[in-house]
Parts: sequence; C-alpha cells; structure tokens
Amino acid sequence: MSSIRSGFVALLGAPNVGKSTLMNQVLKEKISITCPKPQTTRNRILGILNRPDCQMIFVDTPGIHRARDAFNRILVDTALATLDEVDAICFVIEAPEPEREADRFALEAMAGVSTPAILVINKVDLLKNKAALLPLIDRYRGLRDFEAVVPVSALTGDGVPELIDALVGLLPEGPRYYPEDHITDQPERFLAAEIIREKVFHLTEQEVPYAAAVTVDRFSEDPERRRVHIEATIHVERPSQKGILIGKGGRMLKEIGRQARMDIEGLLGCRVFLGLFVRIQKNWRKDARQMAEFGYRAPR
Ligand SMILES: Nc1nc2c(ncn2[C@@H]2O[C@H](COP(=O)(O)OP(=O)(O)OP(=O)(O)O)[C@@H](O)[C@H]2O)c(=O)[nH]1
Ligand SMILES: [Mg+2]
Repeated sequence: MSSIRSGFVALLGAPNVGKSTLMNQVLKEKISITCPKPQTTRNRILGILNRPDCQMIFVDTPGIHRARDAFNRILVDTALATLDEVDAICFVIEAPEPEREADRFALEAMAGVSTPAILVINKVDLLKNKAALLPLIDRYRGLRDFEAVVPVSALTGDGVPELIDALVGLLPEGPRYYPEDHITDQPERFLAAEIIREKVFHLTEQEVPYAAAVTVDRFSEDPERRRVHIEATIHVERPSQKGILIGKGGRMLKEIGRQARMDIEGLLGCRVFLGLFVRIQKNWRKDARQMAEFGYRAPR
C-alpha cells in the first residue's frame, strides 16, 4: 500500500475575505454558510477533501477582528485556537482592498505561531489589473515568511487547484483521519441550523442577524410522508428584533423558511417540512451559559 499525505489546514483571516466561500469551492459542496455581511461564521467548521494521494481537512474559522465584547472574543478565540491543531495555514486576504488594517490585525494575531502558512489573495476576479498584486505580495512577504503566495477567486474557482497543490506539499505522510466518503464532521442538525441562520443574515439588516441564534428542536424522519420533519427556533435578544423577523403578516419568517427549506432539501436530498419559531432570549450574547447553550463557548 502506498502512503498518502494527510493533515489539517486552517482558513484564517479578517472577516468577510471569503474563507467560507473558499472552503465550499475546494469541496465543491456547501458546508459553510456565506454572506456579504462580516462575521458570518461563528464556529470551527471542518471540510474534508479526499483524493487518492491525500486527505486534506480544512478548518473554516470566524474572521479575526478586534473583539469588543465577550461574544466576539469567543469567535476570535475559536479561530485562533485552531492554530495549535493544524499542519498548515491559509491566511486569506482580498485583492481589491489590499491596505486594510483589518488584515494587518489578523496577521499579527498569528505572529507567534511558526506553522507553515500560505498567503491566499482572494477575489482576483474583481481585479482589472493583475500587476497590481505585485507590490502587495512584496509587502506581505516582508511581514511573514510565507511558503507560497497564491492568488485565487473563491467565487469562480480560479487558482484553487494551484492552492491545493501547494498545500499538499506542506502536509506530512499520515493516515486518513476520516472515512473517505465523509466531507464534514458537522451533523446534519447543525448544518440545517446554519442554513437557517444564513437566510436570517441575508434577509435582515443591522443588529438583527448578529442578535440571532438558531437551535434545532426536532429533526426526525417521517417515513409515511417520505420526508424529514424539522422544527427550529430563531432566538433573538429583543421584541423589536422578533417583530422584524416575523415581518408584516408573517411574511419575513415565511421567506426565511422557504429559502432555508429549499437549501436543506438540497443538502439532505429529500423533501423537508420546516417549522420555524421565533423566541426572545433577552441579551443572550451577554450570558455565558446561554451562549454555550447555543453552541458558542470559549475553546479550552
Ligand atoms: N467577487 C468575489 N466575491 C467573493 C469571493 N469570495 C468570496 N466572495 C464574497 O465575499 C463575501 C464574504 O464571503 P464569506 O465566504 O462569507 O467570507 P468569510 O471570510 O467566510 O467571512 P466571515 O465568516 O464573516 O469571517 C460573500 O458575499 C462572498 O460571495 C471571490 O473570489 N470573488
Ligand atoms: Mg465565514
């Protein structure tokens, strides 16, 4: 039996640079939710790439930023905790906005870690002039000793095969950590909750997406009707947010449910009944116990 390479690769960077989009592009499957709004990802999310010669386990993380409260501290700590458990890092920035303080801050947060890192310059599809990348690459090379610099478009897939090739070289020989047909370790319940949260992120504005957490209260097969029956609750912090989520005549909640149900049906490959409820959990982002109950706790 010939040996393979295997290991863990963290996707790290400032919020909104396209880490989750890149993960989905690598896996050709939607594992991690994405949104034009920052701070979409809140957990550490595994995506497993299986090839005959390697198993590469990508770890998508929340965007690193200057956390101003306990909730955001948990998000940032969740991202930084992956530094200790990976064989390689993809540090992601976005090409159209190269001079961002946010990227500098994220890079500094991993300064003390010697894990090999690749600089991934994302969103090159938005660049008119690729030569504009050269000074950017020089500057970043001065800030950290990157193993490689790879421009990509997570949206179109441009450059992604080159990125994977560069990463394979950084992984040690090892076993497959997960069965070959697995592409994530996230349970279907979690993926369903995330899809609902994604629709809230896309369809509501200002504080509402940030004040929302989703729990799945029931997830069961209904063999008689040949479908999966899901009941989920969207928790928000204030009555005004509940009002917005439900919308005039219940229209907003209906639309969130419709879009989420279609995506969950695609994920599960079967028909789905989705019942959605909205509940106020006053100031849950200020309550450590409540945050933990929603799946947000500081990593050990
Ligand atoms: N044009 C273009 N847009 C992209 C590309 N990659 C990501 N985006 C968009 O950028 C936005 C943010 O993408 P995400 O994947 O959610 O970013 P993220 O880094 O995971 O963000 P957080 O989880 O909030 O830290 C979304 O609107 C994506 O569609 C790309 O290569 N090109
Ligand atoms: Mg993300």
